[in-house]
Amino acid sequence: MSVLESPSARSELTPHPSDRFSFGLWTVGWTGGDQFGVATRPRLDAVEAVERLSALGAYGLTFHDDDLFAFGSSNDQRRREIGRLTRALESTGMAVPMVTTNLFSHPVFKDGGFTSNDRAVRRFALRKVLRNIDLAAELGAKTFVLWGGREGSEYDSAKDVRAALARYREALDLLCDYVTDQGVALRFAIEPKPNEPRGDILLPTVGHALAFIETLARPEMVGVNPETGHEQMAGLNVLHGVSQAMDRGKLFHIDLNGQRGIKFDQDLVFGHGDLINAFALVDLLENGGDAGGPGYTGPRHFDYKPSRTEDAAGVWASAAANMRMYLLLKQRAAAFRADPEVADAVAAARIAELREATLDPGESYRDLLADRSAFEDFDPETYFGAKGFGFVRLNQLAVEHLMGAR
Ligand code: GLT
Ligand code: MN
Ligand code: MN
Repeated sequence: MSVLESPSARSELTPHPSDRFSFGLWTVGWTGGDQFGVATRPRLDAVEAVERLSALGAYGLTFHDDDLFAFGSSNDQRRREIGRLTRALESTGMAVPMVTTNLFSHPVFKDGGFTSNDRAVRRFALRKVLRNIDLAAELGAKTFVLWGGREGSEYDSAKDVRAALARYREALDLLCDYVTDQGVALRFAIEPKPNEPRGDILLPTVGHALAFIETLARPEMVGVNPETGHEQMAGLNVLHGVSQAMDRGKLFHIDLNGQRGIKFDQDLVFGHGDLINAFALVDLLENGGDAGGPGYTGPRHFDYKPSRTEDAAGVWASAAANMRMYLLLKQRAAAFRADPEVADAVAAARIAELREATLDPGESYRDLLADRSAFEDFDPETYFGAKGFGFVRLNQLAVEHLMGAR
């Protein structure tokens, strides 16, 4: 009997609320309209989304204001939809761990929300976000994502980027003041993306966002929401961005999906893009903590789009596929970590040695300068043709575990 058929493995692969899987309403709710074609599926009701996702084993639903009620809805219309959603959440036990605001669909945001050249639009955008923060607090969300898809430019002559960053900062500082004054336990997570829909988007990568956060008045309230595919669209290794966010305690949330190389934002099922990178990412999230435990304990949020080719059954099959991919990768990562040959290869690759400080405790540059073994007596030539690290052997073991070959 293969590992995948044993009863314990079966339950490991069944999504459970304790896995903390969540989905955006805009993901399963995407009707398939794109730049070149109209919708291929009907609108999905939020109540059905909650019920179906809950039945599949997810624990949370996230949404933009405009996913739940149309832009410009009256207070009565808003309250009606919020009431329907709240009742569905109560009857299923589903949570709303994260809320976000749509500052990109309506024509008013064609040049951005917080960074539009039009000051009136910036003030309107802030009011729209503040209103949605009240809703996030009401629903008990812990994270408020800010994806600035329209904050950017196509033409270098048309945007003063330094001024745009100052306005972005002004907006974030105001939002942090508001949340602090309201006494709500809500943190902000900036979601980077290099381009699309704007030709170039501000804060395009995790690294740019981390540097920007340090310039805020209340940096402790703001982290990042890296999306697998967005870093990969920039040709970057998402593992590096996520690791750097962890290093600064800034991994507040994460968007998992699949992307195949540098092209338009594909939002494929998690693992259906760069599978080897997805394996390493799950290994980091599950086993990359300081003590070898989880490196991240927040929601595993899937931000994918059921492909335009799929019908309603395909929507739910693809939602389930995200969770199954995660659990399979988690299982494969656990097997990888438990394999004695992997432990041997890890030791040969001297992975742990990088965790040792380069200087001894109390040692200064003066001591280093006095240490002849570090330089005068050190022989770099012994590295020529010898002292390999065996990284390829270790990676081969990783890929074999990923393939179920070990
Ligand atoms: C939009 C975007 C996603 C963001 C969403 C949050 S909106 O669908 O493509 O990556 O996470 O605003
Ligand atoms: Mn995306
Ligand atoms: Mn996203």
